[in-house]
Amino acid sequence: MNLSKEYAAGPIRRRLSALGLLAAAVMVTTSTATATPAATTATATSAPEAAVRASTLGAQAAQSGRYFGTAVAAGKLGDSTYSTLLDREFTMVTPENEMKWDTIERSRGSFNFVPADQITARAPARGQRVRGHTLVWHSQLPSWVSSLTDANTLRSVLNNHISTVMNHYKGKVYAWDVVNEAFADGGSGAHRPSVFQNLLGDGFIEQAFRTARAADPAAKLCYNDYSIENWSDAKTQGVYRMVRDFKARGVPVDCVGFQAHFGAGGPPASFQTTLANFAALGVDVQITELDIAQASTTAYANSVRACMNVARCTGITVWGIRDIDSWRTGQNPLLFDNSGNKKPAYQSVLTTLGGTAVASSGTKRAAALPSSFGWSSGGQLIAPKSDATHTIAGIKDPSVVHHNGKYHVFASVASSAGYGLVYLSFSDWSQAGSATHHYLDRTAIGAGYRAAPQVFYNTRQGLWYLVYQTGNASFSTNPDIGNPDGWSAPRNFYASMPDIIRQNIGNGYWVDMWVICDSVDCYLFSSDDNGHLYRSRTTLAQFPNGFTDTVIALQDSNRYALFEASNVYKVQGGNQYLLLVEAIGSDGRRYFRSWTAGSIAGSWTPLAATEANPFARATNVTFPSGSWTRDISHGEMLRAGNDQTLPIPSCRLQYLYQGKDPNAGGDYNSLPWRLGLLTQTDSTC
Ligand code: 9MR
Repeated sequence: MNLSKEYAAGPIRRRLSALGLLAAAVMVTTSTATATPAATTATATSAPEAAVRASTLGAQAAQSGRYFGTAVAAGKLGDSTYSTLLDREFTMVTPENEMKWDTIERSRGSFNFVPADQITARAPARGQRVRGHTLVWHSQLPSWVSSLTDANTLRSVLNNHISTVMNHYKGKVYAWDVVNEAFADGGSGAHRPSVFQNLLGDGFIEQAFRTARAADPAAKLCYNDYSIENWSDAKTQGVYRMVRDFKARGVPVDCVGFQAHFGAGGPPASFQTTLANFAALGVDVQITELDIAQASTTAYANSVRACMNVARCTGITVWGIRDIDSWRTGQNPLLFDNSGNKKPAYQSVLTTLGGTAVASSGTKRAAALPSSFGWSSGGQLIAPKSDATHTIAGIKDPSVVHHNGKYHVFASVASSAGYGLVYLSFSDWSQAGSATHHYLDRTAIGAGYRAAPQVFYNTRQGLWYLVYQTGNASFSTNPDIGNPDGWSAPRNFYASMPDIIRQNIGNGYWVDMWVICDSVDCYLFSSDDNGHLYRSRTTLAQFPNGFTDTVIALQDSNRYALFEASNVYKVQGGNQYLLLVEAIGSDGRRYFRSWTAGSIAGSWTPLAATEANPFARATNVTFPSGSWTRDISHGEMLRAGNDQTLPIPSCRLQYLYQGKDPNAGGDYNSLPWRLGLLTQTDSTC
């Protein structure tokens, strides 16, 4: 977003008038933005299709926004062959036994976190996240629990176990297997008998998930099971019905784990269909305990490909590192031999994670973005809501995530008096217009110039981040996105404006800060309304501190062709990043141009980047319910996940944007911006 006034400090600077601006835009011919040498030196890559091959499982999986994990035994961490492989190859760890009930609460009320802590404590520094396994399971359950006979006692024991364990690991565990293996084998499709089922009935799973959500609202909550990979199996269908019912009734479930302990033939032919069908319910899916008797290259490739071809399959975990680490003695089911050498299956997995393997019949390659776009826009969804102390002219610059069954929208509110931030949440777009507006100047974020928010969840820290402009690039954090009062006071990313920006900004404004991370680094993008897109870098481990190496990531001699409101996303299911930058067209209207790259550091190749072939412009948007805007301006894509990697699907894109009455004019800050939603109409997948 640009500003007509600088609220951060002293002088009031006037912006070009709308007319002057239009004239200037028409006078300068549109040129293609080019990457500067500075932008291309760091990680020069060729076209997105040929992204640099990574040399480890974790790095290769990260190129498509996924993790690659392993089960870890605390007792083996002292074995240097083991820990070297662990830290080199894997970006997610699951304690193999250390978080199970018989270890963690061997006797009632007495908790032993020591073995699991050995695993969780070392993970963050090694760029690894943790899957918590498992809170409620009929097996490895101490006899003091399995011998309970009173339902009320068991209920409180269950709740206490979940709450105490999740509390201890708050912010340290990315996802929990809340309930493990609750369904029976065979043809019944029903729950298996267990002390939980026998005393509490079918409702124990729902109770466990509700208790878990309350204990750590930021953790992903998974149901995990084996032999649910074949779509037509009664057990698969039973779990599917449960998840569908949970989603329909708002029972908090975020993910389903498919253990994937396969025989020598590997996954059933329908595995990808199963993953896709569960994902379509609105949950992430993950392969959580992969091992395959004799580890054939084909069986492993087929397993990995099934995940790669499903956008919401967010990661794969193998159940151990070397064959000697496996619970399947003598079956050699893993990716490393007893000495820690890579087996042929390792290469096959690495290749398939890169998406280069030829798909077998019946499976589909991960889709890349098309090179032209068409959209349909709904009507005005969200309008400003003034209250006793806020008189608002426009609502702008939305940032949106979907979490716990709700959309959470942050936006700028503008008026002749300046800029502030607002938050609203709703479960359905049809309710967006009636949602309550919470003005964040009433929180620790405080009053004064705050604008252009971007929200995401930092999985390493277990915190939501809100990034925004204040004259500097600033941020606040909050453990609970649903609590508008939970935001911390603003802090700045930079001590002051980086030199390269000061040298290039001319009479522009420093605006629209945007953070995105890969598995190693975080990047901060910003614009100057003067034809430059800047990029700084820090490590994921250091974030939010240490932003440095600011370079010009993209520039254009026509400042209006590369104006502001940049977005960078990871496209799921491939090796593509998408960059959007807002431009002002020759008609004076706002629109978006797009580029792709194989890494966040570029270089950026034009995708749909011209006025004639724009990413999103009034000319490639239809308005079935009335053409209420000619500007397609500052907004955000609906993401496929909320974490710092900013994943988006590769098809059926949706973009929340700001538009306004085409006839409105006058003071820029008083323009009547409203929010609307674009849905891609020309998806090929
Ligand atoms: O790998 C685990 C092994 O060391 C334990 O002895 C066993 C006890 O039941 O559990 C193994 O892990 C299981 C996981 O927790 C749940 N799914 C099946 C796994 C293999 O049995």
